[in-house]
Amino acid sequence: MSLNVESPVVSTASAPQPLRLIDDTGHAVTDDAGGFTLPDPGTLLGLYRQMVIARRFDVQVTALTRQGRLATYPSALGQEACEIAAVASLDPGDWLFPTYRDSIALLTRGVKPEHILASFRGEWHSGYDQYEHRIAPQATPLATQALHAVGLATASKLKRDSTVALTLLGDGATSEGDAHEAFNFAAVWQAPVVFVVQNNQFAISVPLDKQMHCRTIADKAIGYGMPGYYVDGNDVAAMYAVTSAAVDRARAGGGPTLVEGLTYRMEAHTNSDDPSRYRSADDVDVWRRRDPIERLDIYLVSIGALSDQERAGIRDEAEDLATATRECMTLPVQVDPLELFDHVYAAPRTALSEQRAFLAAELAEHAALAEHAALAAQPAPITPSVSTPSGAHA
Ligand SMILES: Cc1ncc(C[n+]2csc(CCOP(=O)(O)OP(=O)(O)O)c2C)c(N)n1
Ligand SMILES: [Mg+2]
Repeated sequence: MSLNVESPVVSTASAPQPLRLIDDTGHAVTDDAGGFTLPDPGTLLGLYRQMVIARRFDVQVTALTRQGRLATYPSALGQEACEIAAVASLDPGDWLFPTYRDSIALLTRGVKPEHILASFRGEWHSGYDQYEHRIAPQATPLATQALHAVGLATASKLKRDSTVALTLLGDGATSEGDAHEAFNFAAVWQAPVVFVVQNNQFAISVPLDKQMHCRTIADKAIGYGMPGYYVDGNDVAAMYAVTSAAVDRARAGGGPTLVEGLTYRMEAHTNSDDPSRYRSADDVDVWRRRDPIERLDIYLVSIGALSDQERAGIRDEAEDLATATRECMTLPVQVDPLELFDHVYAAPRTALSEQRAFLAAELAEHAALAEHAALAAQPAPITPSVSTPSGAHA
């Protein structure tokens, strides 16, 4: 038996232009944008406000890591358009399945800074109420959250309710088997799920062309049998138009969609990474000129939808949030090491209970030793010499 290598599938198509509605210079795009149209000015102003606030939060949290007040933070600076458009496309009853990168999406959905940062401070696995916000824990194992999103969406379909799941993934995560399984079964089961892939062009230091040989990630959707869109991920208008149409389609029973947002990670992967080792300052500058907030600002001013006064008001709001974020980080971390064993299994397991008892005994021993050491370190009490009437010491 030999492999048939005579008729390979060959595509001569070059990389397409990403779909956009507002270009890098802040002008409305006049070409055909695949039938998508600009959201109304009120919606765009709302998205602008959320992006400005999200960026201020992101910059503040990065500063906290530099001051040593926070262990780690994966910044989403430059990716605000993808993050905010994804959240804005959802109804309050829908579910979001985010990654470690997507803290600003949580913020935009109403999670308090101290609850977002609890896990980055090492305080708790996920410091927010997932059911209240309808946001799954921020996933660190790549692409696992995509499977969870498909699971929830499939349950929603079986229950005939109208809940949609939206998951955020990185470009690197699409190289994982979990992403393939999620895309495939979402399509097979026609689950109401939207995959928003933030192609920020790197998986830590690995550029996308070292991970895949096809034109775009969106093209892969064809192979799974679902629609795929290649979108300018720094154009919030386009990201919102495409993603909200995908959410509406999913809710109406039309199945899953893959939306690829072409963007750029302006900061390091996390504060423990040095990006100067794998990308040039010139590349970063190119993307700085494609800033998602700047271009929307220019567009909104040009249509008379953003005044200096409104911009100043939004910046004040962002500044207040940054102050509140700094203040919440001055509160001491309260960690009980025994919590490590909680919520691992629904019912206690013998081996885990034994380990818990072992740790509890060790902690008690350390506490006793620490107390003893503290007592020993105290200066010895001065015993007053008591004189007897006879003058002899007692
Ligand atoms: C299953 C798994 N393998 C490896 C890692 C280590 N890791 C953490 S982040 C990362 C890069 C992910 O890149 P991408 O999906 O593009 O997301 P980005 O960080 O760019 O948002 C890797 C390989 C991991 N977290 N999970
Ligand atoms: Mg990436």
